[in-house]
Amino acid sequence: MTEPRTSAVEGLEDLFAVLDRVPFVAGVKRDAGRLRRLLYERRPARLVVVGHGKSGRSTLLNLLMDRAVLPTGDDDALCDGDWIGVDAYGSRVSWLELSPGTDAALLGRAIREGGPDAVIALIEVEASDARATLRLARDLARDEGRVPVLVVLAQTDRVAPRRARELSRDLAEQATELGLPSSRVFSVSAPTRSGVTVFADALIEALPRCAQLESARAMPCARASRLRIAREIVRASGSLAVTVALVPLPLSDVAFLAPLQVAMVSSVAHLAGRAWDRETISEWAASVGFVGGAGFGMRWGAQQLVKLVPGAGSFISAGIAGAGTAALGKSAIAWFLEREV
Ligand SMILES: Nc1nc2c(ncn2[C@@H]2O[C@H](COP(=O)(O)OP(=O)(O)OP(=O)(O)O)[C@@H](O)[C@H]2O)c(=O)[nH]1
Ligand SMILES: [Mg+2]
Repeated sequence: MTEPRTSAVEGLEDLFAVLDRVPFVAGVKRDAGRLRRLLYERRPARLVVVGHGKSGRSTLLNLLMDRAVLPTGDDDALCDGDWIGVDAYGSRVSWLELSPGTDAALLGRAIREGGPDAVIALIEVEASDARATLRLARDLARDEGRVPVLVVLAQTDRVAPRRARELSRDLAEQATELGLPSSRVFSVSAPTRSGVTVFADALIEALPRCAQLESARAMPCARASRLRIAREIVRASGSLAVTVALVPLPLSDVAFLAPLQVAMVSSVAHLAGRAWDRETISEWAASVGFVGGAGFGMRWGAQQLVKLVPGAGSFISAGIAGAGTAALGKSAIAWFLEREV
């Protein structure tokens, strides 16, 4: 299931339809495929977290999203075995908490409702038995095909650093013995937030492409992932734009470039957690005039800025194709992502 289209991505539909019919070289097909999965087929990640009750599962999601999106501690526990669709101001994740003791029928139902993109095995430092958690995570991942499993040692602040390192090593050994695909262990502590960024970036990298963009938006600490994905979008958009200049297409350059560039810049803004509205657009466009205007050989006036609104006509003159697209993308990255503190 894909997401409802935003207007910025709508124009891409025609673009992809045309690309499907044109006999392009493999590289272009690859760029188009990448963009399609990242932007057009994007959806929130479906994450399953396996761990004993009160091990810190909901806390982990709150840390990743940098917001109290789920109740923790003595608040009402979330029902084992129910998917929760989290949407916090456009930051979206589907989350399912399971414990090793989850009833098999419930488990089957939950997985039938939506296969996970990744399984997190979460073991709290004072847990007496990690095996049951690791085994369930492994079995879920196996049943679903090649789903990545990430092992987390939680609440590391509750033991001495040395003890945490020992526990992490033990856990890695157990994961290997049980045949888990990766035996890397991520140590995380809520009060200090230590390990959260490293884990968030590893998690996003392990997800299928179609779930990466929404996840990077939802997890503000994953700055490396945001930059990586944004650069990938800009690279792919730039090389597609070059193709437009070289290959005769059953579309005019402007009809092709406009949706591509709007989708590219709006996706970078989206990655940074911004809404693609008039305020965001004007702010960025002003930065282009200031920072990169010379590179484009043009300055945009207020009237031209209005044209940046998705669907409102020509975004940029046809003369600016590949290099212009790449420069626009880089300026969007600089403005929306590299400026973040
Ligand atoms: N010291 C410390 N406490 C933590 C940490 N992570 C979670 N906790 C506490 O552990 C308790 C349980 O955390 P939750 O996130 O609710 O755990 P859960 O696995 O979702 O629990 P239920 O869904 O209610 O079964 C809460 O009181 C948290 O504040 C941590 O890293 N360090
Ligand atoms: Mg919980």
